[in-house]
Amino acid sequence: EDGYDLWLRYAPADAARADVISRHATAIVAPGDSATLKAATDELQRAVAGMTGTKPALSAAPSSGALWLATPKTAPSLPVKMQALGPEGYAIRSTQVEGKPVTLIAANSDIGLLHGAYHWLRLAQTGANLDALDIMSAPKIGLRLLNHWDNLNGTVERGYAGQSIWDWWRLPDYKGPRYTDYARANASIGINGTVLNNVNAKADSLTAPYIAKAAALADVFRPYGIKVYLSVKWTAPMELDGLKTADPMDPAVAAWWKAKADEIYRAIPDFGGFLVKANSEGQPGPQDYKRTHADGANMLAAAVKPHGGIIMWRAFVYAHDNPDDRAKQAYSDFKPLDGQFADNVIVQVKNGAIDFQPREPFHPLFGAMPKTPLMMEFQITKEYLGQSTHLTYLGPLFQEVLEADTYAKGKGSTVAKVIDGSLDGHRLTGIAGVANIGVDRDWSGSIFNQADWYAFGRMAWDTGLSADAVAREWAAMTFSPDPRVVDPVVAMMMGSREAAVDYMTPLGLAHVMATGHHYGPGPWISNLARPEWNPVYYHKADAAGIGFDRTRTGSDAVSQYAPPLARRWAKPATTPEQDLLWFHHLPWTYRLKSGDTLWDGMVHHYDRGVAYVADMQRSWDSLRPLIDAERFAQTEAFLRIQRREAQWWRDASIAYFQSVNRLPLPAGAAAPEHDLNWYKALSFPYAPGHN
Ligand code: BDP
Repeated sequence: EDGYDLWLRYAPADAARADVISRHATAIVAPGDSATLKAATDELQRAVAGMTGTKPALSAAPSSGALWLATPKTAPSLPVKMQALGPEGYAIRSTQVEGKPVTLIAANSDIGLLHGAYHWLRLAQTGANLDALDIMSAPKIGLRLLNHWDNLNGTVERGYAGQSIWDWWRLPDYKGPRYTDYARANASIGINGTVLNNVNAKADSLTAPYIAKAAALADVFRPYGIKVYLSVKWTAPMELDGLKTADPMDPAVAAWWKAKADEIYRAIPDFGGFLVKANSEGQPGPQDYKRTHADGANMLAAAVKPHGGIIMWRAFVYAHDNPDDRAKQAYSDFKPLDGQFADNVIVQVKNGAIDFQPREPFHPLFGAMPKTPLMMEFQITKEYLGQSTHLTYLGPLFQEVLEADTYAKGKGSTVAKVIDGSLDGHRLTGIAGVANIGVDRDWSGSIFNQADWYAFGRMAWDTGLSADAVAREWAAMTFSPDPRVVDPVVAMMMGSREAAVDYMTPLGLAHVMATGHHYGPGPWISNLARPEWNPVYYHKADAAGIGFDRTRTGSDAVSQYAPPLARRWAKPATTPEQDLLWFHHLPWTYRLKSGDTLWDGMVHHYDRGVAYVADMQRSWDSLRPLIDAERFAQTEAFLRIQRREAQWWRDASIAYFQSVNRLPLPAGAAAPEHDLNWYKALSFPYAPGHN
């Protein structure tokens, strides 16, 4: 058990459970011969054989206890409201055919059947009742994508699971088995697209050899309902073909992109489209030619439009010559463009206004651009949440953001409703997660990081799922459905993200990590070229107080939110304490709801975070008899690292802030192990994930 099989382990069930599963999968009936249907029946056979020891046969007609996969093409009068299922959804129903009990999996397409098969397998793996099933499921969000920040040289930006799984060198000729397993894993959680290359893109990925490589991957993924997309570099026409400009209004530039799109679609007829990082962190873009983001996006949109492609245009922008609060800049740039984007453009917005911090309020653009489809960008790879070793389950972060109320159209205007299109009536809808996948045997850098990939897919399919429910499924499939395993594992996971917030960035602090690799604490850093790269810019601690004033007396970022929120966040007393220092600069003596001063409260948060990790260690140790040795040992070792590093975060942060405020520690709190200079002197020149 090295984790390679992810949540698709299909380990032998105990005798009673194996009997239940066998009785509900005596045979598989799946008329048709598509590659997708074959993927579904292969998976069902492999899984049932794994769990029960007996591989169910394929049979032509439903027999008693069979799994019956049917579309309106193969079974014209299905007892299901097929319209509600859409192109990707499915129904699972315990029913009878000619008096014989069967489990019907019905869908409008073979892809829907594949998703339905995976759902049934989830039920089988997690110990659910398999009788009297009556399930309908269809995704509310159309594009459910992974974004790989994979470079053509095999490195992965912000990747902590080894090199890229795309073997560009040996593609297109060699398509290793890992690509199929990647597709299976993604299909099993409903992901239907993947952007292969880094948003900091190289033009080379648009050359003929690389298009052929992408096409080879698309061929592997197609049966699993997964489309391929590419990140593009704005100046590709200049770099690849010597054009004099990349001005989107120049007809030669538009013609170049149109020809490039035609070339790609010849190789990949169902190519999804382009993802663009432009005028962001040094990347070129249309603003270099005094054009807007909309001008740029629309020019590309016209190129892919005849083929049914889309443009995902990122809103992650902030400029070095803009003195305004970085948290405000994307809104300032994009809000005025609302209504100007072509109908096959969707603007991709990070969940928060800064950058994938352990906690940020939701991005002010959500709800603020009603005429433009917006898609969510989450980061599954944990750049700021402990990278590969810390156990920090992201389900609660995803849930918190999706449930956040923008008040854009009154109460209940949640971020989920913005991105599923229901708030403003958009048909083009999407959600992306920056992948945490690499060539490590366990794919994600740790067994528990697999849960973040899993949770992203499940919550992208159904934004109403709770982080807790998803963690339960994952733990049952990954370890064992035994409640003696599931309960403590889920309990560990559910508090783990808050623990990271506590030991890294309590009470609304953000971006206090060390330079470049973002590994570990660096709240003292103040020497970087751009002000907004420095932690001191974000926490603004001085002898009197700490925090970023984003109210009217400060940057006034609060006014980018709907009035009820702007009002609530304008005053410390009505601001949730979890966001306190995000919105306010407060004296160290400010009283928290607990009665603690701000400073004492901060120290208590740090301590709570460290204590939580120690609790996780104890819980995990108690699971030793119930978990296989290899996966047990990895988590045990990683928790040891996390315990040590949580302490490091706590001690370094306290040592620094104490050097600024000169306040004593609250009673009972331990002094940092080392002095501030010791923490400042630490260096990590070869930390992973940063190129
Ligand atoms: C930041 C990362 C950087 C990415 C950038 C982005 O540190 O590596 O290129 O976001 O999203 O989080 O473009």
